[in-house]
Amino acid sequence: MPSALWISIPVHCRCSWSTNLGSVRRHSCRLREQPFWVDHVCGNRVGDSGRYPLVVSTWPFVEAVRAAWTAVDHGLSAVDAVVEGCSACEELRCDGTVGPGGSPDENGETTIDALVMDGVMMEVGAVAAMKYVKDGIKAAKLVMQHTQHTLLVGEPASAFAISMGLPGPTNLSSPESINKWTKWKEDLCQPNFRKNVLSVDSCGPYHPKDTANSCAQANPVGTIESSPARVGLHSHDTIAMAVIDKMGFIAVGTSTNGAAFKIPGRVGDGPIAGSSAYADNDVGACGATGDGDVMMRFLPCYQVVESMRRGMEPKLAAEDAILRIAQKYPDFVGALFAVNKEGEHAGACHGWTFQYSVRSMEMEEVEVFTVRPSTVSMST
Ligand code: SD4
Repeated sequence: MPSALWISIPVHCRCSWSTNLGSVRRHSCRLREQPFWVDHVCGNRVGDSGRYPLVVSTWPFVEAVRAAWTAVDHGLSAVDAVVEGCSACEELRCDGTVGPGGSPDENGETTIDALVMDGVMMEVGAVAAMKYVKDGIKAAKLVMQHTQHTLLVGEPASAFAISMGLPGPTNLSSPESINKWTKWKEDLCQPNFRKNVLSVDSCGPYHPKDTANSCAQANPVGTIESSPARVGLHSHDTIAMAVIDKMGFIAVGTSTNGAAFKIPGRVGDGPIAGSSAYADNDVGACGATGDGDVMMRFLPCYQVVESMRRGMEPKLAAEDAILRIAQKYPDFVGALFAVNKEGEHAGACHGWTFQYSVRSMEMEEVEVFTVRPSTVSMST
């Protein structure tokens, strides 16, 4: 076969194509990073609907959306554009809660949770509680593309990322994160994520309340109840991004330091597919931000995509998923965006006002949409 007739698709080719961008035909091929016969792969209707590409992200992370847009507009795949966009946020340390130097944990260390998901092959790569590598989303992509696993955690996740070529080991602390942690210590480690515990000193060590009688007696100085920490009320913690590329292929990604002052070892919703983000090329995508400890119990992004599959509009699907959580956790703080394969997008939130950013073919620039909190109606 003459080589001139082959194209090399450096990112994984999905072996599916959109004939009218409304219905995706999927082929059985699972080859990756291989040259493909162009007629077989793509058909010839790439991007001709005018609906794609499209980039959606949580919060006014405008630079991140621009970076993803530039990538996808230049023909990069949805997965690569997501990586470009989330990487931009990591480099910019968006809101001081993404990338290196952001929110510290109880020990003053900054860690990274990140995920990437390819909505065509339903492949996922993720890292959690990663300490020594600053490039969270790139590490997630390495997991997706070079392992059969879905999620690597902790120090081995860093070791894997470094072994696969990412820079490190890197100290992820910054003067800002150290200052934040020092102030928290001065405030007697309040608020924090402990519950039902007693502590001889408000910063621990902590003991379960039920069995703490002996501890309390051992230290009559007293015990201090922890005040509960709330994720993200004053900071925006997670970038969750969805991209539909010129082929109509959908990918999502996330990157975050997780909750500030989390208990070391805590993994939030950021690297959990279906919770912080989800994509299915047949349907659309979703991205989330907020109290991951609660949200990951509901897999809200999976819920959104499944609701859209059954015909719900993005707005209703997002509100439904948010309110399902709020019915069980009335104080819950969180938000979602939903985008269907037609490029229609919407957001829903609870406990705070949410903003999400979009760049589409119709827009000259990134636009930021504001969403007011939904409330659980009395009848539900
Ligand atoms: C987490 N969902 O780790 C993240 C934090 C966040 O807005 O998005 N806050 O729980």
